[in-house]
Amino acid sequence: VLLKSDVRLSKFLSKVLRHKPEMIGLELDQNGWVDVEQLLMACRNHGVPMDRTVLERIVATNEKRRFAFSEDGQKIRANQGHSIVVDLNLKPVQPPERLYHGTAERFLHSIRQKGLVKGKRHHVHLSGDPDTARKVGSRHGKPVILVVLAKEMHEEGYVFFRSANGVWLTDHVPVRYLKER
Ligand code: HQG
Repeated sequence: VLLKSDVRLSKFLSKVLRHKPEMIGLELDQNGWVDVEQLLMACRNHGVPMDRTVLERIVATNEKRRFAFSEDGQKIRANQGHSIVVDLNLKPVQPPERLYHGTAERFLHSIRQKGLVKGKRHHVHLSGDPDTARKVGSRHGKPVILVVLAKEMHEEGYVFFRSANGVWLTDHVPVRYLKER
């Protein structure tokens, strides 16, 4: 069962583990990890009490698998979506023929000129299927799904990564590899 309070805590964790660890006095290591006990204590000290059981439930039930524990369970990090610099040690992988990017109609004008740019995130985020892309785009307004000619990009030297939770990532998608459906 997904508790409403869990969603709230998950959003809070995204903020801390991707964007603003200093908000609760934390620092991530260079690979984005933070000690679980330190995290729980910092959350408690900043009015967001959470114990290990709740944290484990949030990690396990998160619909996008946004977070991961280290193998020994001592550390936790966000799987993707950071705006602060961390090295997730992602390995380049071969993408499928097509990937999808969900955006909002109001961004199309600029995307037609510059292609897809990563903004303040580490990478441009791409989806493996159009349904997921539509959901991503809806967050910003009236959704538009763009097709990315990923295989062709890859053949021409562009590097793709896949995060632990299945999000496709690349540095930039030039206009010539984008198709409006
Ligand atoms: C747009 C969520 C103007 C881009 C999702 C997007 C994803 C441009 C917005 C993850 C542009 C950036 C990331 C250009 C791109 N001109 N706008 N040249 N190029 N854009 O939120 O991809 O729930 O930083 O289309 O599921 O929407 O957080 O990126 O609309 O995986 O786990 O600029 O966030 O995951 O917005 O979403 P975002 P995104 P979580």
